[in-house]
Parts: sequence; structure tokens; C-alpha cells
Amino acid sequence: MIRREIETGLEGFRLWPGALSPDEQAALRDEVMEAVEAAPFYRPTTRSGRPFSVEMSNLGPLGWVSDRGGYRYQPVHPATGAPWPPMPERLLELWSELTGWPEPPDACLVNLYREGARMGLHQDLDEADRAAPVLSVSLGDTAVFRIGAAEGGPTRSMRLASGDVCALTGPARLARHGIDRLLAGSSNLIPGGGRLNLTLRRAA
Ligand code: MD6
Ligand code: FE
Repeated sequence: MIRREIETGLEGFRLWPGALSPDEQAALRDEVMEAVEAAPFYRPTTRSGRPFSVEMSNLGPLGWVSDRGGYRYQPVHPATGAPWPPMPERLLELWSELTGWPEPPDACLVNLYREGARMGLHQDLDEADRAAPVLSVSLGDTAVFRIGAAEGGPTRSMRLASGDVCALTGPARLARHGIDRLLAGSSNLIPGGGRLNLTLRRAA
């Protein structure tokens, strides 16, 4: 599979449209859905107790969680207390192929967007090494993604479709970004509809 990178106009924001073929998307969906059977999707809350509209789980040694205690990475599922399931090998390969980062990711946040879910503008700041990239894989319904410089100023809107892979690296590592909305029904990859987003990180 050839992964073609396009120019995004934002230095360090890397984008590979259609990086995963339809077969690869289906295989990854199956592996992730099977893995999270042992780590069911749940709805985290903000520090003030407000639930996210996105449902979350994690794969790998560490997982990102949020509750009244704040944001952090931890080795176990907050509801079951069990370790997060292992990260699929094909995600480790994709990380190494696209980012070239010398160490493997130790956390994969799995976001499940059902119709109407969104994610507010944020920066990924909870990782110990903020020099390491964050790699993001989109599966299912197309998302309207918003991104702007870390320092503030204007943001741009672009679409992330099923099979697209993007990364926040270097000068864009701390870019502000979020998901405004889904184009519901644009894909039928996810049973029940919606979108899966996988973000691979170096958390520790
Ligand atoms: C999403 N993505 O696509 C949310 N974070 O559903 C992110 O929050 C994100 O796309 C870091 C790097 C790339 C991302
Ligand atoms: Fe993020």
C-alpha cells in the first residue's frame, strides 16, 4: 500500500489521505472492536463532572482517562480495573512507517463518535514527551476537523474521511484541534454507524 502525503499548509501537520485501503480499514475495525470487548467504551467526564459526547477506550500499556481527578494516563480501565488490551501490531507498524519515531507508541486512545458526538478544540498536553508525534487514524463517517496554531489565531476546517491518517508533529505538535461534527451516514464501516478515531501516542 502506497501512502501518499499531501501538503496541509500548516507546518508539522501531516496528512495521508486514504492511507488505509478499504480492506485495511475493515481489518483494523475488526481488530479494534474485538480488542475493546475486554475494555468497553465508556463516557469519561470533565473535571466538573460533565460527560463527553464521545465514548472512549484505550489500547496499549497506558490509556488516557478523564474524570473529577483531571486528565491523565493510567495502565487500567477506570470501570473494570483491568489492564488495557494490547495495541494491534498493524498500528505499531503504521506508526513506525509514517512517523519514523524511534520508540513505539505506548498509548492508543480509541474514540467512538456516534451521531451527534463532537470534540471541543483542545491541545494534546498530557504526554510526558511533547516532542514525540501523535498519529491519528480515522475510520467510518467523515469528520469535520478543525485545526489552528498552538498560539491561537484563526483555525481551518478540513474533512477526515475513513482511512485517512494524520499526525501532529514538530511545530504543529501542540496545535489546537477538535471535531465539529460528523457527516452521518457517509460511511457504513462502523456497525451501528459513526466514527472511530485512534490516536497513537508516547504517553510516558
Ligand atoms: C479525532 N483527534 O479525530 C480527534 N489529537 O476524533 C484528536 O484529538 C487528535 O486527530 C492529536 C493528534 C491528532 C488528532
Ligand atoms: Fe487531540
